[in-house]
Amino acid sequence: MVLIAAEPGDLEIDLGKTAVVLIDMQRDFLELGGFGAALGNDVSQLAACVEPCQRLLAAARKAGLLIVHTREGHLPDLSDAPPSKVERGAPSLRIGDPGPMGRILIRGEAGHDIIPDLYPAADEIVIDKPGKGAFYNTPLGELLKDKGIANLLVGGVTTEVCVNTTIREANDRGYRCIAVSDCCGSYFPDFHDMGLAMIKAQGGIFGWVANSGDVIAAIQNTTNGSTS
Ligand code: C5J
Repeated sequence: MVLIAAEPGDLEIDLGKTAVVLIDMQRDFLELGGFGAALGNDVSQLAACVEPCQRLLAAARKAGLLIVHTREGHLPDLSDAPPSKVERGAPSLRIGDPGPMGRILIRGEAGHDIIPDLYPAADEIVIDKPGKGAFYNTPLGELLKDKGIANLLVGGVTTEVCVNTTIREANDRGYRCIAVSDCCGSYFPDFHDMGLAMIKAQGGIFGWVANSGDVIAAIQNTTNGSTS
């Protein structure tokens, strides 16, 4: 068991029942020419969360935690993409359109892949998800149940969309979720702050928030043999 300094209160968790979940750290969201940029967003806003995610991944790998990466995207024939999603708004490129990194948000295309700095190791799980939440229409729930996971350390992009949706889904399924604040990023700093504030409000209405320094310190204490 380790105690993680978190808000709205410290949380004691069994690291043997804990997974790191990194949400949608894909070129389509973080790089120019992808889905995020096509929506008119300033993708440079997401860069700050990459290095904390690298440190969290390194600590989790060393401690042998289960690591899950997710990717938002769709089948090439768009059969899993609701028209209400494809037709929405006025992006410069829509889902499925050809862009500089291949077809926007389509599985198998370069833009759909995870950024090189956070590339999954061969033994890590990659979940392809058609929606904003990582549980909807994916095998994630069964997989976590099979592995006996009870707690999730969640980072990724964007804080208020896919990170928030996934934590809400996980909370309803009984997982204790800690959003790792500096491992999350948004195109909108205010939405990032509010996305985290909503999670921990009202006594932790659907989770906890902690920074990567405190989470990594807890993981490393265990790796070094201490359980405090
Ligand atoms: C969005 C995501 N923002 N991964 N996806 O459309 O948050």
